[in-house]
Amino acid sequence: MNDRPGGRILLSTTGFRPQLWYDLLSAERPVVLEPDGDDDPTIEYAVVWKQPPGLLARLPYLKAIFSIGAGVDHIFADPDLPDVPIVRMVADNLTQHMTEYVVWRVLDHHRQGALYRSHQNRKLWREPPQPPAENVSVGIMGLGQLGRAAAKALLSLGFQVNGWSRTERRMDGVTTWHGEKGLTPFLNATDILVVLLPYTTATEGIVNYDLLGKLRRDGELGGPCLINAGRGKLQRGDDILRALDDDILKEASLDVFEEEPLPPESPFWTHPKVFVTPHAAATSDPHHLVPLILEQMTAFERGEPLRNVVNREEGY
Ligand code: NDP
Ligand code: OXD
Repeated sequence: MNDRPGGRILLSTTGFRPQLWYDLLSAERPVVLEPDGDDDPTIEYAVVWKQPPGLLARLPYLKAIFSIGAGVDHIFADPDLPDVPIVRMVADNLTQHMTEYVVWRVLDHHRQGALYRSHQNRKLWREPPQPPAENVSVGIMGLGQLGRAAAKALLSLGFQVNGWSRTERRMDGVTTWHGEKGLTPFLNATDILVVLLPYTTATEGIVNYDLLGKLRRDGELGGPCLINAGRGKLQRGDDILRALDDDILKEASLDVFEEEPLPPESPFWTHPKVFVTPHAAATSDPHHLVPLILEQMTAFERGEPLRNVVNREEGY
């Protein structure tokens, strides 16, 4: 137990039950859920998910902010952020979960899960034509920690894999494009689009009608499919619905939404071409992540640099 009076952690997790995070962190270091007053000198670290705006500005001795997820848009939503490093989660366990989600959804679209489920409902014994994976291309928007791991798994299943990123990224077996110029050729070559981008000012609303209209429409699946596990604000929900109605898009798997939880009246819940999961593609598991956070704090105090620090200018 680290008992330095100044070394307290502020844990602020809106929308997550904090108990397990609290128990695991406080087994090693003192943890509080609220600062003492308006400039608490005892708090050196914050571990957060959607912290209330202005909260971190009240901590004059704060040394680092840890996101309990891979994404950090929930931190940047605070206009009063203090100028300290922001560390995001990069963890094998999280990456593995996302890879499972992407492979699951790609295979379901590829193997026509929605069609078979509708056949089963009608007791129809029918076998539609099934293209092999090598004739289907999966395009991953965001070739970061999660995108690269998903790409590797999809390659091992035999899919053609394309990738798109902000800066140039190379990956064996993957055809890559980057930047604004690379977006249209990337989309034109893609049957199943997987969105694993961070939500930033540059990516807001990027998955819109115009973008969906550029996906390959003459592929062997009979129309392009969309999988978004990045962030809800990357997409325009109404545009996705319109693209589905206009047969520009064949099907969609959506894990994230502009408004979460998805309101009961949302047409996505009942849309026959949409598969909904509740932002559960790769949930942060404190059993795996708390040790990584604590190790980083200890290494930082030994004078080592923090890892996975986000670029404030780029917002991810
Ligand atoms: P990384 O930061 O490792 O990768 C982000 C990728 O997106 C990079 O390839 C980056 O390009 C690319 N990118 C960023 N901005 C742009 C842009 N303007 N144009 C083109 N490409 C861009 O992030 P992770 O892979 O770890 O995570 C990605 C996102 O997944 C998270 O930000 C989070 O929102 C989401 N997520 C969702 C979860 C869920 O349960 N649904 C769970 C975990 C994460 P470059 O390589 O050039 O930097
Ligand atoms: C994350 C998430 O960013 O779970 O890790 O969305």
